[in-house]
Amino acid sequence: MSTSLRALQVSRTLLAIIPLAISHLMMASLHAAPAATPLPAPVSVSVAPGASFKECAECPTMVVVPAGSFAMGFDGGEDGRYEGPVRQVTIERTFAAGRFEVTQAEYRAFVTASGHQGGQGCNVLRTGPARLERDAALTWQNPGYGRAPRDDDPVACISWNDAQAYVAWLREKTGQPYRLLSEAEWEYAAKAGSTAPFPWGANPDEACRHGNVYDRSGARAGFPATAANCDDGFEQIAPVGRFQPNRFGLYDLVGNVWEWVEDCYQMPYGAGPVDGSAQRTVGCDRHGSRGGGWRSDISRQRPSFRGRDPAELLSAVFGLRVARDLPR
Ligand SMILES: [Ca+2]
Ligand SMILES: [Ca+2]
Repeated sequence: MSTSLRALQVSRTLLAIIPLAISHLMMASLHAAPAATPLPAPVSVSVAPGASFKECAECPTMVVVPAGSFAMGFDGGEDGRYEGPVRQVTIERTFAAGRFEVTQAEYRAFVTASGHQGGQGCNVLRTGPARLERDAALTWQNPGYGRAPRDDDPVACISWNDAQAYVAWLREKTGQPYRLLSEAEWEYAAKAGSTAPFPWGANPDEACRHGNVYDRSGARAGFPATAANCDDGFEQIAPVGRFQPNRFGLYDLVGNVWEWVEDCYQMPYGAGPVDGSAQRTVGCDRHGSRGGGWRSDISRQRPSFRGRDPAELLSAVFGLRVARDLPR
């Protein structure tokens, strides 16, 4: 718990047990300016690309992503899921992105401190025959792996609304501008300078060095998705950071869990922002998610592929990564 939150809790306790004394104090301070909630001393943050920082014990480790310009999108895609038109996006300022997907331990710290109540139930993959269905007994604390999640597994079974509550808590805790990545920032970070279909090139069967994908070890009989023809060693979820980082020093953008992003889903891309900011005005019945999960068709693990789901959706393969604006 932060110093400020602890102070707030202590003051609430005092209010409960000695109301008379507090009322005198309140009368004495009627004409005083309201006291601002103290925030912890800011952590010194470098804005040099590649630098990393962590602003509280429970906070995600952040990496500074360089400014730059890139071709966003792909002139193709599945039926009903066009990924274009390709447009040039220029991100003029560095920003920070989580080095990893938000972990179980990090998310638990938020729930413990805030009392946040997420939704109940989660969409999971069943086999025999293979099908997706909602299991009402599951939550982020039990995403249906058949075992308890590890502290360093990415959190899953959280909705876009939960992801927003998490970054709001980080803002309150640190006093700093934490948020979700935009679709453009996410794609820029995942491509990391590559123009190939995958960040490492065109061959999907090289995926297993770069992320936890739908691979030979996890392929389900009869499930209508194509697995990468390689073995990444993880049949389902993997702890964060087990694969090679990309050129920006970020891990697991491709695979493991889908990562909610800020944008409302507009397909095809419209005349919306091309400065890296999120599109928030069209298609807000669904929000973007990126990167594919451990059970997603390998073609959906390309950086240009665009997930889209309602803000309250809970899925065993949906988690998040955070972003933070940086000072100029
Ligand atoms: Ca895998
Ligand atoms: Ca991911």
